[in-house]
Amino acid sequence: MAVLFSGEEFVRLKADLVLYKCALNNMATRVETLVEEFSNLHESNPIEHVKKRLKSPERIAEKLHKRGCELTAENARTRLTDIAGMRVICSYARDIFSIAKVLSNQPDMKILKQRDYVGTPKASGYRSYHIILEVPIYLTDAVKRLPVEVQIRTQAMDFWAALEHKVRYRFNDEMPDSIIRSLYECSEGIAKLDKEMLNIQDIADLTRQVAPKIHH
Ligand code: 0O2
Repeated sequence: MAVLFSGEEFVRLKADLVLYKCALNNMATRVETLVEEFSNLHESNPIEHVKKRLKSPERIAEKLHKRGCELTAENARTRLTDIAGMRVICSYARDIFSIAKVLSNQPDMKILKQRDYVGTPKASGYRSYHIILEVPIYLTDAVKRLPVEVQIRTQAMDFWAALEHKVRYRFNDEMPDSIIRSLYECSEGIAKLDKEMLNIQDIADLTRQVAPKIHH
């Protein structure tokens, strides 16, 4: 059965969601700025694409309910840090860390939490770098600081996460052992692939530095 906020709490939550949306847009602008810089002022852009999403009231209610919290806007604000979420998909695994560093070094951002599931993947095989950053938003009479969860991973890791999420949902969180094992093996394969692709890229870069480009 669906869990829902009461009328009054729903109105409060909707007002808060406006602020989360502003924080998310603020973060998106920062990432777009990096993309512009990398694409136009540097040799290459490591960011393939960006996705952003605001958690719906239904999903917020579900998550609070799952954690045994009362469905209030205040609990959503104080207990959840992923109401505003962004995914930054990059070309190579090493780019993940440089992007996380560049974002978290911005002087008006505060790091609330970091999880390195690239260095230490989850038991499922999930790989991604999570960083929760507090972003300031400037209102008419106040500055609000809101958390935005940024998940940074390669295209291959993203492909894996999307499939695993879909399969998990299909099996209602009770996946057969054989599928759990296959997904884990795929995740290992993906890590190997990411590494090999990076090696090829490094060799290509090195070759470009020492030899002029061949024109046919
Ligand atoms: P949704 O709908 O994806 O947003 P938190 O839930 O963030 O408060 P925790 O335990 O620190 O608490 O979260 P964690 O482990 O950093 O994971 C947060 C998000 O990462 C999840 O959000 C997923 O999006 C993703 N994630 C984590 N583990 C896995 C995994 O094994 N497989 C896949 N496909 N994704 C994963 P939610 O809350 O599940 O919801």
